[in-house]
Amino acid sequence: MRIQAAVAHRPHGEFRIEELELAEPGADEIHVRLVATGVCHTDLSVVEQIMPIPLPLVLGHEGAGVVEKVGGNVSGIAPGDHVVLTFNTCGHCDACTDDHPAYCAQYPLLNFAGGRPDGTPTLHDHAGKAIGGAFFGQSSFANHAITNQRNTIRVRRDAPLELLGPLGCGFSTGAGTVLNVLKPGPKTTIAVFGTGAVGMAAVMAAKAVNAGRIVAVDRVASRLRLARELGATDVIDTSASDLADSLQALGGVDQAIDTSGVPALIAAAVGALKERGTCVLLGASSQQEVTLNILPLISGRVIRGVVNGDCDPAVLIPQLVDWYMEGRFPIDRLSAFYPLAEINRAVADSHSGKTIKPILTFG
Ligand code: CXF
Ligand code: ZN
Repeated sequence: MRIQAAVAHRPHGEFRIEELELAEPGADEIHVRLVATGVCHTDLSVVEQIMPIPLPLVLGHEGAGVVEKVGGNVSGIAPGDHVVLTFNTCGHCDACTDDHPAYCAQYPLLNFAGGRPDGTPTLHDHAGKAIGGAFFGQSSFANHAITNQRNTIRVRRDAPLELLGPLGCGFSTGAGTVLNVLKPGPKTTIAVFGTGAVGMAAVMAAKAVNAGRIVAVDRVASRLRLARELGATDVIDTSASDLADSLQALGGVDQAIDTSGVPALIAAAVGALKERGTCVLLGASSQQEVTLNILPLISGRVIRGVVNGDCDPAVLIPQLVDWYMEGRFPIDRLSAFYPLAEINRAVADSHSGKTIKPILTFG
């Protein structure tokens, strides 16, 4: 069918809204009509070719919509269901059967191959040329998408669907890291470096599980004010105070989450860890090397990475929807809506920091 999509054609370039042809869903696939889609920094890092996936490509991996059609092998999902789209996984490898699907052995093939795993494209332009699609098994910068059983998560119908897409990536990454990996308790001091969508979700989740002390670190005062409202007990404004001194004044931290990927912040996060403390790396930037002092690490400190909050999306996404409905995970405070046609303004507002989580809507 004819669809409208935002196509990334050139590195560093703007998105262009175009009419494309979407394939019929196969036996294992689902056709979803998108209501809204979040914009994540990972989409933008493909445009910048920090993640070098070939262009032209339809990005988008935080979709929310309504199921239109399901293939013959799909079960548990039916036309009319409200769904949130997330990363795609195989369901058969050791990681998937071990309940850690974010480390699926087929992750690159199922999320970044630019088409179906068998190599067939899901998108063509009007001249019949294949356009990259199936990004995170969805390519949801479009009003319709082909998705898969395992990355299409049914959600309750009384929740505002247009707000829920980012639960498929950014918000579940921050929340899952807290809930599934770090599990802070009432005596834990947890510091979150960077108060974008992922960091704010981590702050909200830490508050939801009553972490003892929640420290938000950023260089933007307005973000830190919001972080306080969402649950931070302490804030460090790196534009106004020395980071290492401020962390020292807190007596160090048990847990740190870096969402920035900035080597100097990561070094400070690791440097602030108490013995047996853990620092989780979630973000990447263009600088990918960091220098660390080995000796303090030997005293039981841990540095590790986490993908997608190490979550089972079928469990975490409905749980976060419930928390939103109960007022415990107020993602509406972080989100701003843009019609698809204004995607380039949404991207500019994300880059400038004006909007924490832009959400594209399909009228
Ligand atoms: C991604 C980031 C790059 C590695 C896979 C998961 N998360 C989504 O934005
Ligand atoms: Zn993402």
